[in-house]
Amino acid sequence: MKLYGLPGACSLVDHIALQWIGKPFEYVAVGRDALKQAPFLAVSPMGAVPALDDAGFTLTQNCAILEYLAEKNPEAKLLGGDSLKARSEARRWLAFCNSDIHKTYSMIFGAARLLNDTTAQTELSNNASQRVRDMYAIIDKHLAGREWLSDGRSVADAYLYVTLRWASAKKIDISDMLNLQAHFKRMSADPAVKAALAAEGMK
Ligand SMILES: N[C@@H](CCC(=O)N[C@@H](CS)C(=O)NCC(=O)O)C(=O)O
Repeated sequence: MKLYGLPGACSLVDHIALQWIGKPFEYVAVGRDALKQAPFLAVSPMGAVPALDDAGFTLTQNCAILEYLAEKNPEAKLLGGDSLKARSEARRWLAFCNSDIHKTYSMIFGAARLLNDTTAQTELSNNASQRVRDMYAIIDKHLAGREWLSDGRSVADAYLYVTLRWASAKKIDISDMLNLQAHFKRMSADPAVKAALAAEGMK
């Protein structure tokens, strides 16, 4: 099993999931330049991470990879529990992190790719940051009185954690969202999270 990633990017979610599974895998750090070059484009046509190679079966798109890992390793309970309700809740928050939160961060990280005018770039980035805050407020409310997004720890928690690292990098202030802060601390203390960060050369 081989995971292609960029340090600290959304591929860190899959890296954490592989650490939770605890079976041997290889982490391949793809350089920024290599992303859009032929060898990696053959693996991931969008030139984006994450990409997974499982004995020659290649898969892209974060949710597909995470679901693949979860289905292949049911004992790791990557979808927050055994019940249909728990698994559906995990999928709900996974979708929210991938399709809503991450997508909005793409406007912050990629403002210069989307707009030529620098004033418009700043406006887009500021408005997207506010939108991200609104989405975090929904999660903060959901986390009241609970440790994880679903019944038990799931890949959705790993996705939320990775986006919260971006919030700190982009100075999106969520200091008033105490349930989110507690979730971040809980994840930061997880040995699998520490191991994935160390392997990516991150703190
Ligand atoms: N829809 C894709 C998005 C993946 C994505 O945006 N990956 C980012 C890292 S977080 C990336 O590789 N960006 C490099 C680029 O697009 O140039 C997925 O869910 O896997």
